[in-house]
Amino acid sequence: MAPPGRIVAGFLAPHPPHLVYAENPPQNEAVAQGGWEVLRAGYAQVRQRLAQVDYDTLVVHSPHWKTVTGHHLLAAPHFRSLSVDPIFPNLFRYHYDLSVDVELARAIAAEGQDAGLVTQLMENPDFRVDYGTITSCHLVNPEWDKPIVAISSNRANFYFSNEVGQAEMLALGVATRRAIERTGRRAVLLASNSLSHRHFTVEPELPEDMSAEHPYNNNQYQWDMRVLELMRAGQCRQLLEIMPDFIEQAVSECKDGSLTWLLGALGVPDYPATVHAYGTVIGTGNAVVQWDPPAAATGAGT
Ligand code: 2X7
Ligand code: FE2
Repeated sequence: MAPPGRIVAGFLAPHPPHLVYAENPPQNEAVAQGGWEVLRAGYAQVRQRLAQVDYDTLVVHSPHWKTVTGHHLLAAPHFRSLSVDPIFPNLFRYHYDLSVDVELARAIAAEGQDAGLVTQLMENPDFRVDYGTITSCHLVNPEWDKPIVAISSNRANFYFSNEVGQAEMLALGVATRRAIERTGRRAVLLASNSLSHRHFTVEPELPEDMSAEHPYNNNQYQWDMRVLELMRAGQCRQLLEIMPDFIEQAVSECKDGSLTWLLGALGVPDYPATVHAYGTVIGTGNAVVQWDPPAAATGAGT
């Protein structure tokens, strides 16, 4: 019998398209002189770590696939097109060609439904994949040699409240973990959101001019540091307690639910995370963070 599946690692893996732009991969049309080196070094460390890990699938939850009714999942075997960031078309015009772990996507949708969530499969191969999914997956695995499962960001935080949204995302995380276990996958999870999210409204003439890059303000920065401290200390239950305030006071992209989904899937970690990097992008706070769940731990806290 195949061994039961498990989450082999979970990452906070933010998606500013600037980070792909700065790497100059062949898939992106725009050309950069570099920039945002600290965050990119953090991602390089992640790639090195993952080169030592045996895994089947990347499962990503992205703030930029926004769905009003339920949680949607890519569920056609292949998606290929051009993704253009609507805010930064000068930086991100990315030709993607990706495959999907359809069996796992279906299993997550089914587990979600069993838990009382509304889920929906996106089976149209011409659907345009969002830039958050593409950026996070590219930075972790630029070879695209693993299938992905991409999950949309349901609007419960926006239409109801942060507390309702948080309950919804934790339940989606548990459903994701159950599906991974049931299908025997060794999965790596990516929560694609930034932390503090106030951003400058004017771009420097040269977007990668690092003399213009800094936190939007000290309040935003201090919030991010507090959140990272809790992650490092293994205090994710406490992090969930302050999450609604963090979302409101730092205008955090955590409002889109990706990090909460990840914490739910990991059983709300009480073990320390590794912070690979922190840096700002157009003033927003971004951290690359890794959780290595002990083999038996993912069911613990939920
Ligand atoms: O989507 C984003 C983001 N979350 C942060 C910074 C810059 C651009 O795009
Ligand atoms: Fe974003």
